Amino acid sequence: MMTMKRKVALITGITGQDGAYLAQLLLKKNYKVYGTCRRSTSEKFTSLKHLNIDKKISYCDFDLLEFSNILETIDKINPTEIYNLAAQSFVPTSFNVPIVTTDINSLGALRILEAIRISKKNIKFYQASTSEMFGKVTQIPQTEKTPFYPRSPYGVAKLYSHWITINYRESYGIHASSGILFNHESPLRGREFVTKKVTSTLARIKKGSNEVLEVGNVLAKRDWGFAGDYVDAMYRMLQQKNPDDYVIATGKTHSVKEFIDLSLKYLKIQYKWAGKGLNTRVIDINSKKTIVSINKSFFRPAEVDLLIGNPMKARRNLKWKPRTKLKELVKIMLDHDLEYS
Ligand code: NDP
Ligand code: GDR
Repeated sequence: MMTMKRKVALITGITGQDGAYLAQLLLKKNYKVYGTCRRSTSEKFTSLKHLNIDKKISYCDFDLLEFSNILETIDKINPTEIYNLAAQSFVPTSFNVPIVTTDINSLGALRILEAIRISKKNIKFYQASTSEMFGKVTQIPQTEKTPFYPRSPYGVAKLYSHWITINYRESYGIHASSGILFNHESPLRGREFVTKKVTSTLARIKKGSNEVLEVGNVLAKRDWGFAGDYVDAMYRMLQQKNPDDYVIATGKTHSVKEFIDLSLKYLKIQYKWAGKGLNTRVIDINSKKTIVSINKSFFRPAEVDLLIGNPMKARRNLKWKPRTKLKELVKIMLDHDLEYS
């Protein structure tokens, strides 16, 4: 009887939102999963613990800023697939620490690709690219062929890693794919991102907290999907005969304001919007209190106003489609936050 060799995945950024869901998926598919981890003084495994998979993963001491540990890790664990999810992923921070962001987000991918090339091993590579590369969009909706126009050091850095992935594929025949993923959220989303900030704060307000949800540009529009659906697209890309680039999105767009509306409605808070511009706010009709207000400090030096992706290529080639609608996503996040926030 033929026995299939167990696949080995190396996930960089396993402590992040996508790392946790991808590890869960690959464990279900009987992969041996290694996750990279930077030393830290605080607890990092909350998401992996939440999914009850923290003990099923082997961890490697690893920083994308260091080349030797990447080479050594590849040499030691012999991965069949590497998913490069690690990044400085918060757009506003990229304006404050642009050089470090670029080192991690651009050169980090290059370091892995160089290590794969030098190792001469047959390793498939996934690069976590982003709709932020479209930035000030030149086409609606955005596809794999839409020209890029990034609007932050984060977006510019990710554009480099996108192109270097393509370049290593074309130059050295490496099975390297780039997933251009639009925003995807979940209960495991970092608290600084707008969806999680909205759901966690409004859940606490619903439970009696006196705080006010302070946000920035509520007119910005995003194509929001569920992270659990999106990691499946990453996996599918690496199972293809040929590597390629794919837009992963829902094909629908909503403003931050609409996301707040959906959350308030799910929480059954009676509310009204009042004021204009920086004075825009949400008032709780029963308590007469302001529960949402605008804070200028959350605006960005350059904004991405509108994103909406066309995932047809992924649908056709990967047989992938998004399963979770925004209303359902809001419910999943709020149910979680009502319990844990
Ligand atoms: P998170 O911010 O939740 O996770 C980022 C991960 O990267 C963390 O595990 C972090 O580790 C790790 N990391 C950061 N810097 C380094 C470094 N120098 N060396 C090694 N590891 C590092 O991101 P998401 O899970 O949301 O996103 C995953 C990837 O997908 C990112 O590359 C992101 O840019 C990209 N992306 C995300 C989208 C989204 O909507 N979520 C959309 C499109 C792309 P630590 O715990 O040590 O900080
Ligand atoms: P984004 O996500 O920048 O799209 O990057 P984020 O949730 O931070 O912002 C989305 C939009 O909401 C507006 N906004 C606010 N954003 C935050 N964080 N906090 C606020 O208070 C607030 N108020 C309004 C923003 O201006 C923006 O327009 C995410 C990250 O996961 C990236 O790593 C990833 O590449 C992209 O999604 C696709």
